[in-house]
Amino acid sequence: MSDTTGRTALITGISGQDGSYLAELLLAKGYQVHGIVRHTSSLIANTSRLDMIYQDPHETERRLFLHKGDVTDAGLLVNLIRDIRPDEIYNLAAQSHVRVSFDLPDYTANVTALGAIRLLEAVRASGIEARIYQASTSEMFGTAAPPQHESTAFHPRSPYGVAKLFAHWATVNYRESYGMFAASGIAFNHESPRRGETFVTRKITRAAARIAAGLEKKVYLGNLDAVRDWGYAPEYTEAMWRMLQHDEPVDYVIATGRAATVRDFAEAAFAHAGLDWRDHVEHDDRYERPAEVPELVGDPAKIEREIGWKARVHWDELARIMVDADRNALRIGP
Ligand code: NAP
Ligand code: G4F
Repeated sequence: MSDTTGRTALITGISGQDGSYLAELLLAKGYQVHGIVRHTSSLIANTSRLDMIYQDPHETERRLFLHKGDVTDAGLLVNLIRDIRPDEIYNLAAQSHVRVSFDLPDYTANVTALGAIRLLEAVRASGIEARIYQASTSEMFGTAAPPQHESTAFHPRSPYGVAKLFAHWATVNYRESYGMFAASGIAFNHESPRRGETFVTRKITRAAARIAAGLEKKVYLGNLDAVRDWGYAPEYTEAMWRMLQHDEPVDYVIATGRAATVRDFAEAAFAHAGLDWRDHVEHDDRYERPAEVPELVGDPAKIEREIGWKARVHWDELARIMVDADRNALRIGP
């Protein structure tokens, strides 16, 4: 791989699970890293995942820069890109919760779909030759039969999936129309101890830890039959970076190729905490979706072959990693 020291990257969604791991990776490679962070009424609320790498703005040698902004603000994006002149841009910003997208479809489309095209247009307007990574998703496949690969037909099943499909095709279209180096990573579910607490894996591992500590007795879940191909988030951010180091802008499925049901994940997580999941998991209709994506299992052959990226952590080890982290956090306290 080429020398990356002195390169500049811009990450939208830097405060999220993937954004925080990607920022760490790029800083370790010598990049100057800029991230867009949303305005909140509280100073620290949405930057807790960046605590480990935060640098005081008064430090002269710092390489991490956080900019207040939002992907719903087109002018901000143009100005920021003109000022920073990034070599690489990672568009990770999204309203990324599938269930929430049914309640907030308009908002989800504005951020997740239009945010992407605003960013592409901002790069075009600035005249800068930045390489762009778009965070596409297996949710775009919806009901398509597994294993899903780059040529599988899309059939999204949620406002989020529809919004991401717009962003995906916008990325392809800007590449084909303007010759931009814009590539989509069609990532299957990836998790970590930094996963938001309302996604099912973290909801389960956090509950298992709290129940084992005697703090709670039950956790309420929706569809236990859904099958997901769960991988480990830090490995997926490595794939994103590798895609932008490739000779050509190419779209890739990023997946482990192995999958399990939500029930399997709950069983493994609770067992690792010394518990029987059947004693603690209850059903609640509230967590069912108007339309479900039944089975996502990715075929990562293309990225393994062309980029040399291969998932190492699979869902059962992931469950153990996340339970251990949630149990340790309880020992240390908030
Ligand atoms: P995440 O934890 O939900 O992070 C989303 C990020 O987007 C957060 O930093 C969030 O800021 C930011 N954001 C939301 N609305 C924004 C707006 N209007 N303007 C600017 N920033 C905004 O998601 P993730 O798991 O890290 O995923 C990263 C990306 O990959 C997302 O686009 C997601 O849809 C996509 N993806 C994820 C997976 C997965 O399994 N994790 C799989 C496929 C694709 P706050 O911190 O302020 O909320
Ligand atoms: O953890 P989830 O909410 O993830 P989902 O819907 O697969 O979406 C995640 O992965 C996508 C990639 O395919 C990303 F694009 C997206 O941004 C997000 O990161 O739900 C996983 C499965 C679903 O089938 C859901 O119906 O778990 C089922 N589930 C069962 N009970 C539940 C629950 N999901 C949640 N969030 N909460 C439950 O109580």
